[in-house]
Amino acid sequence: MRLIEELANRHRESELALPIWFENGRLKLLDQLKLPFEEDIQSIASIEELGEAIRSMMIRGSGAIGLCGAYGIYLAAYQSKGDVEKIRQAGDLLKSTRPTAVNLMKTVDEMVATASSAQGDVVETLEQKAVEIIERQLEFEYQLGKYGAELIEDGDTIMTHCHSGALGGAGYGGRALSVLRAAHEQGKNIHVFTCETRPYLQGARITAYELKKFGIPHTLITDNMSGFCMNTGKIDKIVVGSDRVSANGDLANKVGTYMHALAAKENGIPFYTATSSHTIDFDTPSGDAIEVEMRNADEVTQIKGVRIAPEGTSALYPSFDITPNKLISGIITEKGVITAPFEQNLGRLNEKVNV
Ligand code: RUB
Repeated sequence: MRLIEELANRHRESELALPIWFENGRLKLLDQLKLPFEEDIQSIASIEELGEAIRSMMIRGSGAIGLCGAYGIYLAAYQSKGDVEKIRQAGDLLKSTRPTAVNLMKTVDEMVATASSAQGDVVETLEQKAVEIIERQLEFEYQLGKYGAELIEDGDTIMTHCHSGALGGAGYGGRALSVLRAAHEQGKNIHVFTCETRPYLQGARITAYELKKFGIPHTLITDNMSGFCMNTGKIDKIVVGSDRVSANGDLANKVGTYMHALAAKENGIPFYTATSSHTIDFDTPSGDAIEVEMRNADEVTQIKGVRIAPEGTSALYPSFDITPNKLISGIITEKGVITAPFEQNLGRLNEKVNV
């Protein structure tokens, strides 16, 4: 059995929820579009199919699409028997699927650079690299979960937005849910408010599914209820994930995050993002330089193919928004919790990590 298959078997025996794995020459992924009603495993036979799965959001979340970079490039190497030109083309295809989450870009670049400089067998070298990336990401989840859980007190109600969880990451809890899962596993009595997250409903469909799986008490709210809940004392803290953090600490995350952060500031509620050093983009100085993905307006005028607005209604779907660093209380990473001044303190993190 290949190293990368052994890894998946080992992970499946632990209490992990895996978004993607390699099996018998194919990639397998849990179709997130069908959650929570169906746990359907899709078989991916080519890099084109993987690109389409990312575009359609069958697999999504910045951590999980980062892993697609590792698995996808490995698949391209395996199928082409290590043809570096084909591997590069596969990298370009994957990077063109979704622009905002930096993990995908970084992971693809890391894999392609490894292929270009491989001394021995390219396929084996990339298999080892992919395993290293997957294990590293999982380790980040355990570590950032531990640091983040220190911020959570017994009895806290924590609000989260979108889905920043195991299936959006490497399987423990992704980013925000690693914090919540670790606090829960430490025996803290917590309650989570999950925003449904229009229009794709990741909060209602996937976060609620995972919170149920992990046994964490939770309440579903629609996105526009967050201000009311904060203002009436129902929420103690907010923890969200991150698709990209710029060098000055501005945060790109699922659209709606910014309005929650504004309401949190007004109501004196700590607002945290859980992330890892891999999601901090030191090449992007501030949030206004981050490309926000614009998705098809049909995704707003329809829910699962059913129209909810009159024929001909125009709609807009920026998939992410930018929360400026002044609204952020702390950035939870695998190295600890970073606070303001962010530019300076994130810079120190950069000196310590090489990812
Ligand atoms: C997912 C999303 C999540 C982030 C952050 O967007 O915005 O909140 O990925 O979570 P989409 P994490 O569903 O459009 O991919 O940091 O855990 O990835």
